[in-house]
Amino acid sequence: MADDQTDNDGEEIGEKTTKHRVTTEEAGEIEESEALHGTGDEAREHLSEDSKQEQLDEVREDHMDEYLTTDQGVRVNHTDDSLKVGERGPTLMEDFHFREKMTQFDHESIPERVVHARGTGAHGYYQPYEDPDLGEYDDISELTKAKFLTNSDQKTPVFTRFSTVVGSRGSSDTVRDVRGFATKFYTEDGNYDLVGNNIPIFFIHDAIKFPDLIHAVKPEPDSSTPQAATAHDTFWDFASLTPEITHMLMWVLSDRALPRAYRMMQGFGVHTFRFVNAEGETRFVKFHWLPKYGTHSLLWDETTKLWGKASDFNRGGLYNAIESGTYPEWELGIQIVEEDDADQFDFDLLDPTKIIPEEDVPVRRIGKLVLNETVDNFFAETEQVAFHPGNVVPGIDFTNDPLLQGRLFSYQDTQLNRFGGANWDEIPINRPLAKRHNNQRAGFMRQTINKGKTSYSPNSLEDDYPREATEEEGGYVHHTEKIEGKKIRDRSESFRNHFSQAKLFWNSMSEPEKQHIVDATHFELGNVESKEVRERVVYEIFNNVDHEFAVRAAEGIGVEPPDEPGPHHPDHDKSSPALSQKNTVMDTIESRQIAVLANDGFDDDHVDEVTSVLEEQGAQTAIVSKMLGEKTGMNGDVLKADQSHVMADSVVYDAVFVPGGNDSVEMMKEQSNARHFIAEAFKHKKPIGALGNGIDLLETVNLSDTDVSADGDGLVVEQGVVTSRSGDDMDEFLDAFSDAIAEHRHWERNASDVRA
Ligand code: HDE
Repeated sequence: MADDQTDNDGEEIGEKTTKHRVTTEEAGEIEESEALHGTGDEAREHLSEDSKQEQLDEVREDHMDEYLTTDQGVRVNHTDDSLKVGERGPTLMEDFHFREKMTQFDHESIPERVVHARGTGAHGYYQPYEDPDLGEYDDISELTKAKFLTNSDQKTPVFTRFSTVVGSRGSSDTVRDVRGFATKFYTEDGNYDLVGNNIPIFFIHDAIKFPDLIHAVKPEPDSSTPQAATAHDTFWDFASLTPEITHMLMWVLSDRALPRAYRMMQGFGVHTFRFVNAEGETRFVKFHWLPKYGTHSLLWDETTKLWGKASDFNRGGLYNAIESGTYPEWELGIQIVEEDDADQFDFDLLDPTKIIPEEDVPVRRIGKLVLNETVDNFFAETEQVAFHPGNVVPGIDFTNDPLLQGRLFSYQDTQLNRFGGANWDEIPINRPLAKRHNNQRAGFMRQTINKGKTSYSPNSLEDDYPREATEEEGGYVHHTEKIEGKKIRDRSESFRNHFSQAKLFWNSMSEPEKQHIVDATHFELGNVESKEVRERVVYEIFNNVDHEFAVRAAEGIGVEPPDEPGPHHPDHDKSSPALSQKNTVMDTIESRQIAVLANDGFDDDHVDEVTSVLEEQGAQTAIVSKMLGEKTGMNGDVLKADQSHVMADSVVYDAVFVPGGNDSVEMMKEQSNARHFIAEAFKHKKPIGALGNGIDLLETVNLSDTDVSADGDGLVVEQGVVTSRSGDDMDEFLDAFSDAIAEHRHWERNASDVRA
């Protein structure tokens, strides 16, 4: 409909329309009335990093120093007993306080999201790079007219929500799953939602398959098990019959599905979108979020223990990082493809099961996202935030990716279910900072009081206000695309290559990463009762990716390994280094959690020096002891234990440090929990540091039976175990320990003989 409506001068050009439109003769009047009504750009100038917080301040409420009241504002003088006839008699209907309190409670819950129910969110800002040294800066105004992406003077407020997909609202954080990464930008031109995931592709081609996929992966309808897991018959049955899922299976079986923290995972817009510049030229774009702290993962063994010890591990991690001032940060990256180059790939850009390898189209870093403010109220903000990929602003447009097209319907629709009405956009967390005026004025829970007589367009009684904006005035104009075709229910031939990029992914993995994928198949398919399904997955999916992979998978799940590669297996040895986590950022220890095992009699100097240096570098340390309470060092320093062994295992930490101190170490040598702590950290290939006779605790896990030796008086660094018995070379020790922590895991370590 766009073309024939208005041109840039706002002149009346469409003959078909009967609407009263703004003509050039009326321009003078409009200028005058804009000044009165504020529709001009001057009304948008005041947006800053704090704008959203200021808007939310208007509805924030603090109950300190206030009386308890009813919802009607009547002060309550007794809330612990209901109004009765006599002390032992029935409750009276007239007890308005009881009725209101109970009714509110009965209606406290809203439906959880049908997918992505479990999540957590935070506020922050996005800012385009102003300094080329901060990133591979280009002035991208030639690519897009989206102001929030091009005006480097402006910090645009954002709200980001991370989530798992499958589990219900109370499920564990560390399950094997895709993670949602949805960001709402409160831009001067209206809200823009980038509703992405931490995996750059998806399971299916077409939105019409989404209900099938989700029904297959959710708990099975008869037993309602398992919760938050793909390891069951219906998911793998569906997968075995849906070859387009293959590439995504490789990602979901990999460590990507077990992120160490939300701040340590990538994000992707997944679909190919379209950038539109001021001249109306368009290009294809893929969005990437690149985490400052690198892309790191948990080990499967850790995740299962975290389900019990810290089921809010990722939620708590985000909250604590922000509260401690270690703000999670990502760079926004874009891959641009000129329209004319769209056919140069051996896949279709509209196919959401494909990546554009970064080696073919490099990722340009154009700005950063910083999350620096936790929510005040989880329900009001995180639960009620409502994303929609259809929320776009001028400069960003859609493509015909059939998955994206279907999402454009689903998100609006699902919010109606969650909120029970259409006015969810008025809830403070969803309300844009850009002014809103339209003729939608009613519905459940309407908050705004619209003045005036007219709520229709065109109108002459109120000068056709609120009036349409021309493109130059910021009106959103859809990209004009010529489409011709037959109405068909079919799929493009160009979508039919299911295995090539799955093989690219497999080829790109380091050996430990490959082993984790194989281990994951053993757990996932091991839990599938139907042998037929297990066989179909191995023979028709895995064996068409890579023969060696199929054999290794088959061996663990009671399926006869295939003799030869599958008929569709791609015969290429291409790899993409960007896909391996081995090549991620490993030069910072910022935001890492380090356990310090200490009891009464610890070496004060060791603890003081190591914790202060690690914290200066942005890590956080925690004293873990047998019991909570104060611990006194050998020189009289007093520390408070942050955690006891009963509360926290090594799985909660990234690294462990054991200071010297005779009494402290001797006590731990006798404690199975302390020995277990070291053994498990060792098994999980985590960095371990020890000074003085702290090394003796390491010896209890039989380091000598492994390839690692802590022998020697001075600094010994072996496979991420950093020790110094003399402790004289403190600076070198700290450098080496810090490097080992930055590396995150020490894959070269053979921990198989260590029993944790
Ligand atoms: Fe979603 N998705 N999705 N999805 N999705 C929802 O919307 C849907 C898809 C994603 O933190 C729902 O508000 C369909 C891809 C995130 O609130 C629902 C299809 C990607 C979130 C929905 C997809 C996503 C959702 C449920 C296939 C990555 C959480 C609640 C066509 C690019 C947002 C809601 C939050 C949530 C539908 C596929 C990301 C039902 C139909 C691909 C991050 O509308």
